[in-house]
Amino acid sequence: MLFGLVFKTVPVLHPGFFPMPKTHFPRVRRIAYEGPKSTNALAFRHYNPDEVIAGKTMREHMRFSIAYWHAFRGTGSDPFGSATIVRSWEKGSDPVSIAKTRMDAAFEFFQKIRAPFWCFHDRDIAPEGRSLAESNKHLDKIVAHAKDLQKATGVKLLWGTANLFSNPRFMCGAATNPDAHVFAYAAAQVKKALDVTKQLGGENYVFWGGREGYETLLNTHLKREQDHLATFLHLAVDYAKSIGFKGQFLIEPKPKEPTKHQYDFDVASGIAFLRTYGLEQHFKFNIETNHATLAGHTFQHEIEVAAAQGLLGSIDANTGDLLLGWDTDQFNTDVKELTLAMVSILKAGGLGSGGFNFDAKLRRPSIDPEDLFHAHIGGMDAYALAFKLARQILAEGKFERFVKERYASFDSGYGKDIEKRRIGFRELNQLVLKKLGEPKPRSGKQEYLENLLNTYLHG
Ligand code: XUL
Ligand code: CO
Repeated sequence: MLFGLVFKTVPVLHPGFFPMPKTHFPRVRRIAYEGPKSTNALAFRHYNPDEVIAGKTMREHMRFSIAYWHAFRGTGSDPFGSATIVRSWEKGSDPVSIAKTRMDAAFEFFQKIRAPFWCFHDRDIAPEGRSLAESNKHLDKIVAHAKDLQKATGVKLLWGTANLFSNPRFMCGAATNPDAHVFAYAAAQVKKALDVTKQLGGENYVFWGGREGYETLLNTHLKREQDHLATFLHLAVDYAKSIGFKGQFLIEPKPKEPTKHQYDFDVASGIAFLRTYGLEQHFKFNIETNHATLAGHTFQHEIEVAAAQGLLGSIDANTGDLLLGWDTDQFNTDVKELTLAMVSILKAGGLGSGGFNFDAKLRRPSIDPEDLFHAHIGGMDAYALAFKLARQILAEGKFERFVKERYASFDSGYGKDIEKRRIGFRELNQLVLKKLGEPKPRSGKQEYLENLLNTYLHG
């Protein structure tokens, strides 16, 4: 009995858990799953990492990831004011040792929030030096530290990427810069980013367009810039092959911001770009909710367009503010939007080596370390609930049956002949004139379907 009691008080730890020497979040314990009725704000209500569904744990289904740049480099600063978020570990004069302590705090957070993955840009984790060689040296030191922390905690790298947009040298783009010198510098930086992503076992590598776009055609050769971008991506593929990096390459479309016209506008234009330049077998898409809405699409639309071509790779999980025209990178708690997205993701067979990366930041006044937990708990719970609702929707199959029936005229007869391209305009003309006559309109039943969707969301 006593043994039983003692045993119950021992926390169940993730395999490979190794206690951190010093706690950076003393007021927060490892977040536990307490079920939908829990009123504990620092507990999961829907995300139970150990719950097994269809032979896999929720941890494996969701593959949640923390974005280093927001969670550990975000300061709340905006164009109107300086940092509001000041963390206790951001102290000292040596930027490399601050970077190490920051990373200790980050891995403590990853463990406490129970995220199995993280993502980073090279310059998020290590300070930029006075030369590329010095930057690489800093990066090596921090990557060695990250490797130790990954080993000690079991947290893995979902993807790495290079920051090719913050430094002034990239003000006119990186791969699309009019100066070949900048192209070369960007190539050298991505080479190193690929090396370290491989070293850390990264499962993917992301290219977000950064400043790959333009402000005015008065100074821009659009076609040459697009050609250069494609060359850059081909060179990255070649280099990855040469070092044996097996991770999936991902393109992350965004229509604007920072440049007025970004070349990777949305998934559809991304597909055209990849196909035009023979890159489609090497890349998939990392779809970001806020980027989708900036492009005038829904999140679900972008997922469906990628999935239709077998190019759905990963998700940058966030949301925008529909009243604002820029990338606000907020945590998404809209269960309806996420359920629809999840239906499309599950129908597509999931994300493979991808995951749900919280590319989302705290609002400027959310300055407490606990806010980082509330934010991620909200996002993780909303996604987990959406996952479960989507599974229920698909298991019952009501929408799928409706859609199947709506297109049934293409399943046989002349409809099937159209799909198989066995019939031409002449035959169709004869059919209409001699046999079919006027089509009978059928309701699309949108309102009926919206109400049906609400029965899953609200009972
Ligand atoms: C920018 C954005 C990036 C990428 C990685 O809007 O989403 O953080 O996800 O470079
Ligand atoms: Co992103």
